[in-house]
Amino acid sequence: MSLFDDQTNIPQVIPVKDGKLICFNGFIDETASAILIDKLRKEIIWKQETLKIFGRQHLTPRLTAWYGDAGMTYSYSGLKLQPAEWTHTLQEVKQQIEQKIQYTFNSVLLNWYRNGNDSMGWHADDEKELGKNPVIASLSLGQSRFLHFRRKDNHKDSFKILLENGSLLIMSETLQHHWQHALPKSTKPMGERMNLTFRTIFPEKNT
Ligand SMILES: O=C(O)CCC(=O)C(=O)O
Repeated sequence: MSLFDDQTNIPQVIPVKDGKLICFNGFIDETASAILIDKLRKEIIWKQETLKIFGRQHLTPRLTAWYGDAGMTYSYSGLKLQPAEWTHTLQEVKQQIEQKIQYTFNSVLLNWYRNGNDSMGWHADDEKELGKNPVIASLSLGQSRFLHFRRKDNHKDSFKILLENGSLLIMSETLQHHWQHALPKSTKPMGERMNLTFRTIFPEKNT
């Protein structure tokens, strides 16, 4: 049986100036999400990378993994990630998302936030190998967490959206030119959350 048998959900357009944000709540249901988390916990080679920020080494406050087609190298925050080979599970998820939004991806960045102490700092997914206007499909599993957005040229212009278990958020058009996003720590007790961001790498832009 597929993890994605019941895809009756309707997209919600999140109003944003400059760029496009669409969310499919309930893209997968709670049972399928729990099965997927369990598979990913076991199958994925999770790492805690070290980032260099202002000359100092920091462990990323979450676990990460990079999977994709051969050659789809991704560089961010001083890291150069070589893709691991697609697992069957990741391929199935990729196919379902591609069918849903009629767009093709060749890689996925996985994030595992083990509890409310794990987080992601402010950034835009604007590396040159993602192309001019990246389309990024972000699947959330487990604990609901807020994703915060702020304009690059005016940090006071900000908003947040709750990413619920099983939701699929699509970021596209000029969003990454104008907005940064972050997933801050939470002081409330939080369960684990996994996030899969499917991306398209253009390796020729990586030179
Ligand atoms: O966990 C999330 O929803 C955010 C992930 C993210 O910002 C990224 O992978 O670039």
